Amino acid sequence: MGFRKDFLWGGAIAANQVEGAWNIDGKGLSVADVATYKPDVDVKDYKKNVAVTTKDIEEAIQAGNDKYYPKRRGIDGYHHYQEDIRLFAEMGFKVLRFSIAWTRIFPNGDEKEPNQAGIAFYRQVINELKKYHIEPLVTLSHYEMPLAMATKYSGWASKQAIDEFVKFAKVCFESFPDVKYWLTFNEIDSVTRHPFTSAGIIPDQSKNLLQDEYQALHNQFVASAMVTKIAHELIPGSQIGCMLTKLTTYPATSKPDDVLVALNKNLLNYFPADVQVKGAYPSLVLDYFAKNHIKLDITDEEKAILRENTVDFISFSYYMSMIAAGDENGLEMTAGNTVVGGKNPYLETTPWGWSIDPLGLQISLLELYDRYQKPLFIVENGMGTNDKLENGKVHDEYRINYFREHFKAMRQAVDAGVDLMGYTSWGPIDLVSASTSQMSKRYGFIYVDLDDEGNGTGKRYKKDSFDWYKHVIATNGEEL
Ligand code: BGP
Repeated sequence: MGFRKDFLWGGAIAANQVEGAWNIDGKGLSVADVATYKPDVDVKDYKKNVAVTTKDIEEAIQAGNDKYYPKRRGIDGYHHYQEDIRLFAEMGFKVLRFSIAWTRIFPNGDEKEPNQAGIAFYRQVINELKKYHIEPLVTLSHYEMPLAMATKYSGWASKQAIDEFVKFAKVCFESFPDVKYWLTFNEIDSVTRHPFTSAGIIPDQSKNLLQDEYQALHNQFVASAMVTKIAHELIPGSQIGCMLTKLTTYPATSKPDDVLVALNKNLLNYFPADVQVKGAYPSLVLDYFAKNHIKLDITDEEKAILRENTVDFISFSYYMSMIAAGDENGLEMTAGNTVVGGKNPYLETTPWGWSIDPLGLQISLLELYDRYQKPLFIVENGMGTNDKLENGKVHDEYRINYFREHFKAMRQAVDAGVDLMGYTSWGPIDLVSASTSQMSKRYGFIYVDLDDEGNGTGKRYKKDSFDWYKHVIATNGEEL
């Protein structure tokens, strides 16, 4: 059967990891702009890498430069977007997923009028994409909340964030009615893993973190449903998706205890999709809330909004699978950047501790499609690892192998009947890592000559995988 004729092959980036230009043309500070690079922290120690305190934020505000804040400089995509899009077009991209930085449009979130320079920038980016017939797939919120909203009212833990976000999204829909595909929140479930970057919650200011995290998640669900409605009204034919981190968890053994623990982890991982696709909280999650003394402020009006405005498709990131056991002490633990779990003895890991599991992608696609019967879109996947630039070349056979195996798995799922709309690899051009703020964790088909400290020419080089992916796209995934 093979991939759809109109399959959307491409890549995915986010403003805060690419653009740089953190204080140019009226942009305000976002939560990403205060994330520091911590050279002394083990790259696998996720918790320490993403920890942000009130003191860190104060220091960051005073810093006024980008020295320890690599996301402030990104790969200077703000000034290189034409060159970068030309390279994506050369690979034959049908789609580019990128985010609109909220702080370019509303620098502090709560201004009455949008910043016209921010709108003008994204207009140019979209025009450039259209020139090459590349569909924009826009993420409205990708770890980029205005910092002022985090410091003023605890970000998404407050319902005020809903109004400000709706205002921002409306400006985006009105300014870019030629964009058909939109995602509301990147990895919406990540609020409980990194509350600051995901939702603007400053942990040392929260009296009840778990409660705040789930309230923030709820507020995002409501905002997502509201803007889905507005997009449908303002842009007829638009398609709005939710975006999840797909964390497929296997039981460590066939012991029923292990199976039960793994099942519960999977159900918790599904719940944001349940709310956004089915329009209601699943009863099992309500039970989890009760057991953990989480009391959410959910109004009847909000329940109706969720029920009436479900998403058109489901998008997700897939990097790794997990294992779980009833007695986790019996496991050799491993730490990925986004999660910590048992080490699967059957799988290799990247130097950053992320398991490499192509079959896990096939399993995820089959599970998601069986559960929701909605079109699926893989909007992040890839191998973050070290690359070596030698004489202008990067021989990244390991990356090609990684993608080949994942594409085979996708193909198997598609042949089994899964409706897959498209695939955007994460970081088609090297960019700053979300979790560790490193440049050396590279995902791209295009190498960018910058190191963790920001030294380098910033020049772009095609890796071996560039031509390989180009051929995959040209043959619509027939020749891998
Ligand atoms: C996802 C984020 C991306 C991206 C990716 C890889 O969680 O949505 O922004 O960065 O993970 O993670 P990292 O950059 O930490 O390797």
